[in-house]
Amino acid sequence: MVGWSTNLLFRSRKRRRRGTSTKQRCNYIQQENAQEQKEQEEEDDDGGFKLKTSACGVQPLGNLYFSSSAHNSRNTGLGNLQTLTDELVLDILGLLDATHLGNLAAVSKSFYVFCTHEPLWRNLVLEKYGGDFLFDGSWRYTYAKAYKPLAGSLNGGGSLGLKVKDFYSDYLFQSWLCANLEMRPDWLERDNILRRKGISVDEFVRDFEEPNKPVLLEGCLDGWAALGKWDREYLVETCGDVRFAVGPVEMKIDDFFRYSDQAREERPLYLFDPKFGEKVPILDSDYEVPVYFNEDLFNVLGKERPDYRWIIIGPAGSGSSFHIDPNSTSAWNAVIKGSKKWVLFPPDVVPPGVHPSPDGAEVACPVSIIEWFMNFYSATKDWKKKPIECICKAGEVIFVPNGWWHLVINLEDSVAITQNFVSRRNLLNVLDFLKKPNASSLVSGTKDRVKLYDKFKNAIEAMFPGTIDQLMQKAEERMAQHEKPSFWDSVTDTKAGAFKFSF
Ligand SMILES: O=C(O)CCC(=O)C(=O)O
Repeated sequence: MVGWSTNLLFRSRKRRRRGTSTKQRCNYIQQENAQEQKEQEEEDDDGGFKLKTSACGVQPLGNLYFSSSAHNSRNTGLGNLQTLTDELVLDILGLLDATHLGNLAAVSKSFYVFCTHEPLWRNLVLEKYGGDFLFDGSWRYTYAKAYKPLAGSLNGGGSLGLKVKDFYSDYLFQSWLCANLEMRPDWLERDNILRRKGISVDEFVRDFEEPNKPVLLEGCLDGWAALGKWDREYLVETCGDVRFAVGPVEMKIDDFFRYSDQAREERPLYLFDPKFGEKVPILDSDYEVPVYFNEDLFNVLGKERPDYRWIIIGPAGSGSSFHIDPNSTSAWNAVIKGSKKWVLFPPDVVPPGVHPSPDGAEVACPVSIIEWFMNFYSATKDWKKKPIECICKAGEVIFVPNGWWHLVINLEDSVAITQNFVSRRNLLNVLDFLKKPNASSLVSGTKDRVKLYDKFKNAIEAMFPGTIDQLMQKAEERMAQHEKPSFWDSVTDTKAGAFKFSF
């Protein structure tokens, strides 16, 4: 690849998370852009990165050193603000309302680029309209269309409009690149998860749940009505005007699909709703828990149990960045439509580029999943023990053992169901987790974060008397036998942490 891609010198960006003239002049610039776009597409086609759309005007900073003019319009156009980092400029612009942002965009090329940064407009749309918006190609245009007085002053069709020259910024370039890059084939190649079809529950417990190892289970969704039924048409018809949790807002499923059709962003919105079964009971009856995961001890808490199941719908490129599942639970994730790329690291191996806070309450990781692949994936290439990876397709289920770090990216528009559960194999871990001194900042999915430990332990003792003692005794016996787990195979809270339980 030639052009900008040979000079990718940008820094990685981190985000902290808790668990985005006149009409005539525009036409002239668009014609000019069309020619540059054609040239750029020709350049982009020689291997390496593959882009979903054509290039924008912003270039990585490294390209400045190869430019004849050595002029960066990023700086000249920002005036005294040029000394601020790109992140800081965007943070400040994030305090402005749409009118001020729109006006400031007319001040200089540089302000134009910053003020039209799509995540700023995404925030404005979500703040002003919640989930009541009809996405129209870009967030800026969506805002303008919904807010009629501004609509005439913006370029239509979802186009981002002007393209600037001599603008160099790693931050903005990488943001654009991550929104437009397709997953590279070599990021999808590794497939080293164990797969099983038709194993018994005992085999599952012995080979995977006890040793806390991931497995991909084939054929165990064969009886699910959802597999045949849950296409877009069915979901739209069945869910009608019901609103589902999508990031910070709630959206009708039809509006969400409209957004998904057009989304080109670093972190596309993701429909992730824990109450889908109550909201649309027919969805609940279209699937059943695979036999391997029937024991779920959080059931003893009845309605007071933390959130535990979610319908997940998202466009290609959406997904979940690195995290460990809540409350030290294990999980299963069943793909109904589409496919998902998984990367998993065992509990004592923090993935490269991921920085949990010492108490585990916060995780700093790259802004987007694509950014992780671009900047950190190759770090695992030479590791003796590789992360566990796979592509999980429709009809398949992955078991995610407790404590494992995982990242997921949808390779196609996808629909899935996931449930988190507590079985006897991870009961002690969950109790241990709920009892931590900082439980109020760690426990999630419930309002009652502090008392959950007592409630759960008492309910288990009432319903299954002696179980906790038996499990603790078993764990102590194991420790006494000096069962020394090997580095990788034993990276289970269950074994490694067995000696520290005291309830
Ligand atoms: O995006 C996905 O399907 C993965 C969800 C996930 O990792 C989770 O629910 O913990």
